[in-house]
Amino acid sequence: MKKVSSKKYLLAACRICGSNKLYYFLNLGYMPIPNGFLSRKEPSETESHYPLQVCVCESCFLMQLRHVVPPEIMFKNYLYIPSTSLTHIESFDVVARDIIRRFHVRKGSLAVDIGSNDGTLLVQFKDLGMRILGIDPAENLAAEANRKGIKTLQDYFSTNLASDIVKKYGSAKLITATNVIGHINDLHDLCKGLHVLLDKNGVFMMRVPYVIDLLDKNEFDTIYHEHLSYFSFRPLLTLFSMYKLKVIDVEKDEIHGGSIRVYVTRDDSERTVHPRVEKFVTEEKLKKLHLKSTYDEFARRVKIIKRDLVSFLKRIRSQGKTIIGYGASAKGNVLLNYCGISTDILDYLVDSTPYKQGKYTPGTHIPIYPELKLEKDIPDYALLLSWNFATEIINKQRSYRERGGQFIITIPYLRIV
Ligand code: JHZ
Repeated sequence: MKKVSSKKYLLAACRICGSNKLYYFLNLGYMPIPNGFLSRKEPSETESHYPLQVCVCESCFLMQLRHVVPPEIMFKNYLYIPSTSLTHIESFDVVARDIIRRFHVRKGSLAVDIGSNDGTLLVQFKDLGMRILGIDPAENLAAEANRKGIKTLQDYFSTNLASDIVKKYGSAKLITATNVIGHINDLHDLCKGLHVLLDKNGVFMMRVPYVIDLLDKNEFDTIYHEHLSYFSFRPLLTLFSMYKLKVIDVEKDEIHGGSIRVYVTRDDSERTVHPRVEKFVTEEKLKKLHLKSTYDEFARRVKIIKRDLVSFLKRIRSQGKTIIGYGASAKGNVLLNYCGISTDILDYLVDSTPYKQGKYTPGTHIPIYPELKLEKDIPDYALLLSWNFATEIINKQRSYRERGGQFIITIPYLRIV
C-alpha cells in the first residue's frame, strides 16, 4: 500500500472554535478513500492509503478527523448516489414537503441544494413548484443532473459562488444541505456564504448524522475521510452565532442510523426560535460529550466489534459456508478495511448502484455485482454493509431468507437475521 505520511494533512486546530486542544482517541489505521472504487484490481502498492484517526475538541466538543484529505481527491468523480434507495427518496419527499409547509415557502421561490448529487432532493422541490439550483463538485453527477433538467453548478459552495448566484438568480428562500456539511473543511466560509445567499427570511436546513447516535450505537464505520466533522448540536450553535445566523429549530431524523435536522435563518429575520432549541441543548448537556471517558469507551467497543466479527466470519468460513457482502457503501469499505476482510472471507459484494457494479472495493479488492447475483447463488450468509437500510434490504430479499440465506448485521452489535 502507498501510505500517505500522517504529517501531511494533519489538522492544526478545531475547525469551529480554533482551539488546538484536541483529544485523540481512535485510530482506524491507514485506508483508501471510502468511495475510491477501482475499475480493475490495481496492485496494492499503487493505491494511496490515508490515516484515519479521530479526535474531539476539548473546548467546543466537536468530534473531528485528525487529517484532512483534499476534497479534489475524493469528490471529483463520485460514485455514491442516494436515488438507489427507496428509503432515501421517500425521506427527501418528506423533508421537501415539510420545509415548504412549515416555513410557508411560496411557489416560484429559489431553492438551492448544496451537495446536490444527482438532484434527487431538488426533483422534489421542483415538483412542489420551486425554482431550483444544485451545487455539486462531482463532474459525473453534475452532468447527470443537468442531463435530467436539474440545473446544477459543478462547483464547491463558497462565499464567492454565493455572490455569483445572487447576481444571476436572486437570493434563496431555501437552502438545503443533506449529508454534506460534515464534508466541508472551511465551515466559516460556508457560514459567510449562507449569509450572502439567504433571503432576509430565508431558511437553511442542514441534515447531518448525529454524533450521539454514532457513539451510542457504535456506528464507527460512518467515520471516514469524507466526513471531517461529527456534529452534536452545541458546536453548531457556536458556529452559526459567529456569523449573524440564528438557529430557529432542530429535530431528530432516523435516516443513516440517526441524524439531526437543523434550521437556520439570518439574525435580522423575523422568524422566531422554536422552544425545541432550548430543550435540545438541555438534553444534550446530559450526554457527557465533555468527558474523555465517553470517547475512550467508544474506542474500546470498536475494537471489540472488530474482534468478534472477524472471529465469527473466520469460524463460519472454516465450516465451508459461503459469505458475501451486501451494499458497497462507503461505511462498508471502512468496516472491511479496518477488519481486514477481503476475498479470503467474502466471495463478492452486491450493490444496486449501476456505477459501482463491475468495480472492486478500495483496499480490499472485492468484486461488486448487481443484487440479482445473490438471488441466483443463495450464499449462506450476507454481511450487511449498509445496515442503515436494513429494513428496506431485508424486506426486498425475503425470498433469499426463505431459501435459507441469513444476514449478518454488525452495528450496533453482532447478530444474525
Ligand atoms: P449508504 C454515503 O455513505 C456517502 P454510504 C456520503 N459521504 C454520506 O455522507 C453518507 O452516504 C450519508 C446500496 N444499496 O447510503 C446502495 C443496495 O445495494 O449507506 C449504496 O451503495 N440495495 C455522501 O456509501 C449502499 O447500499 C438496497 O436495497 O455509506 C448504501 O449506501 C439499498 C437500499 C442500498 O451510504
